[in-house]
Amino acid sequence: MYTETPYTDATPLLADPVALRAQMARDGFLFLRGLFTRATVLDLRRRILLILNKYGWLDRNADLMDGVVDPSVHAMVPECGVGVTVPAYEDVYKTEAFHRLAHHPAVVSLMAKLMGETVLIHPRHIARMMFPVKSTAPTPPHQDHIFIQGAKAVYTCWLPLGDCPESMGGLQVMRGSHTLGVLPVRAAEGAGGRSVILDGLDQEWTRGDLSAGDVLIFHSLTVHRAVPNTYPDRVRLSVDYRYQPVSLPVEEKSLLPHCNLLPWDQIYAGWQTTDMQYDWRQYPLTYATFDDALLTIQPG
Ligand SMILES: O=C(O)CCC(=O)C(=O)O
Repeated sequence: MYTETPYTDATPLLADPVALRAQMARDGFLFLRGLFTRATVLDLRRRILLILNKYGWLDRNADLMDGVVDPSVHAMVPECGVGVTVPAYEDVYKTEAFHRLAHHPAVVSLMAKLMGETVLIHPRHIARMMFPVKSTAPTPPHQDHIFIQGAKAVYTCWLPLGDCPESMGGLQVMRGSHTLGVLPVRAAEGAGGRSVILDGLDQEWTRGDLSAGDVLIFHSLTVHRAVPNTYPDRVRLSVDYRYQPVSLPVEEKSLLPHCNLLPWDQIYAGWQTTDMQYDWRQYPLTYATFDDALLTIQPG
């Protein structure tokens, strides 16, 4: 059976960690309205839009914050499933505010409630600048675990950097899918290049419009997918931040910059603060090795 339901706000559960954990255990995700202030999220939006503008991909006659696309973007060749070229992504990665949001007490304290222990913040954050261009297919249905590996109890915090009606390329989550184990995958267009095989399974997709400050939190086995950005001329900006209990094994690539970008010392070079730098080194971590077999593509 295939059904669709709207997101319902889990904010009241923040005062009740037992209920918060119970909802995550049942559904595999939480939707929280206004976890961050609008101003915090829009500040990062503005910084990223300034970078896109520097590369000439935004309409300079429009309001920067609207993220209106310049037609030249159709000639750009995006890399790493993030919607822009590596040099532009490096500029985003050097932006301290992009990392600062992942360390925001609102999300770290939520993760601590979920995990009941100290939270390891994976530094391998992801930003996506999804232009409405042919070369950028929406992210297919997938489980993060096969890409992240290490512990299964890794949680993603996904949020749009700005108001994001679903039709601007929102994210949908399949309720309860974290209980299905690691699902096989077939080849697909879009980030990751793989889609989980859902044939014959009951699917309940939760969906809705998100505003700046709203977040989705989901388990690494929870199936989720992006829908197409149908705005002809607007870029969809979003970030993915990942967290796990510090006591569980981590796969070492989770401690490297996404997409093998610059080494950390070059990323940190222009920062005003040092407290987030090499944050993970304060913990006695244990490590898991990456299992390539989880990425195996089934024929057909
Ligand atoms: O933002 C997107 O398009 C996809 C995000 C996502 O699914 C992920 O990074 O796991």
